[in-house]
Amino acid sequence: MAEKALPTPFDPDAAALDDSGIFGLPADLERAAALVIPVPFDATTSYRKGAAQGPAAVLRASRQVDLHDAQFGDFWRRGIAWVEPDPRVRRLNQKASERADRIIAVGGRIAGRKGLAKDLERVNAIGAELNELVRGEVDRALGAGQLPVLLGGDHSTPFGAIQAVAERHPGVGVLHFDAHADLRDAYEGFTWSHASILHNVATRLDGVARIVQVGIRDYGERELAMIQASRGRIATLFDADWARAKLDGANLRELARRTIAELPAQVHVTFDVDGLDPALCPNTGTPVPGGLTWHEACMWLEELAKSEKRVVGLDLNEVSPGATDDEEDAWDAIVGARLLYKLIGAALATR
Ligand SMILES: [Mn+2]
Repeated sequence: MAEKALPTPFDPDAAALDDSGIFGLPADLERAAALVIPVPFDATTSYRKGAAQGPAAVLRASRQVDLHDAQFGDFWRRGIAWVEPDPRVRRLNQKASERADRIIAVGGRIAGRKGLAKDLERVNAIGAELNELVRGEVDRALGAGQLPVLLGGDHSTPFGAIQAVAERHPGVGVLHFDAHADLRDAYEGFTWSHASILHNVATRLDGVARIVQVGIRDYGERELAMIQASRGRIATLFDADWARAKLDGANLRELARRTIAELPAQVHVTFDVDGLDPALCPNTGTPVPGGLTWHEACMWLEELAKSEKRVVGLDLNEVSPGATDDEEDAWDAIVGARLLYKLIGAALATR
């Protein structure tokens, strides 16, 4: 369908131009099946900053991705359009980062420090403002029947996207790839912390029926207790269990299939790139050894594409080009762009 979305002549095998859209495709915001919505925000990143530079780096690296995909075919013909980042996001990130840095410097221990309490209040207000902005943008895409693809930023950025998806599709499930459970209650005091995204989804979004987590290998006692007390609403496939299955020669594809089957019919995929082996994302903010190999991640997406589920929303976050953001050292962005392409391919295959 929708080959009409592309102006002719467009040669998918030609080198992409520097000013072309994502994956070198012409941007047709009205007719594209998928809209990539960049959110360059990483104010609450607690360890290594850089995810705010992710979208621009992924955009550059995306122009090197060959459009024909061995797994998902020529889905690019349905149109993938890059939405220019809302200039308010960068301003919010600057304002929030200045204040958040002072709080992160003391590990969130702000008791008895009036100035820091004010900073925290302001950072939380900015987070709420960002969520509202993202919610609005994603809701517009959903209203137009397009697949919203949020590109972070840190893992706080998709909250508004998942909120919009849950409002339009109550009963939706969230498929969550990550090294971390992200179930912390207001990490370092930040209500909208990257480490609290799934806590916020679970406790604030009634429209989300179930969360299925994959790749998890870093979590606290209270996060584990929250999973155990959730009566299956949060179902976690720990990385240790995945690794054990692999080492024991179990059928990984079958394990992925069974895990995906636990999701409701409609699914939002939230993919923190650190769910992958950190060799694939060395500059991400909080890398942890272990994780999915490239081909394992592709297999998960293939099983999702083949399932009866329908992907209604998508985000990729925590891709960071590192402190230098040097094009000579674009490995994180290269992997991020290719993962983004696979995610969109899998999602469109379900629609
Ligand atoms: Mn995360």
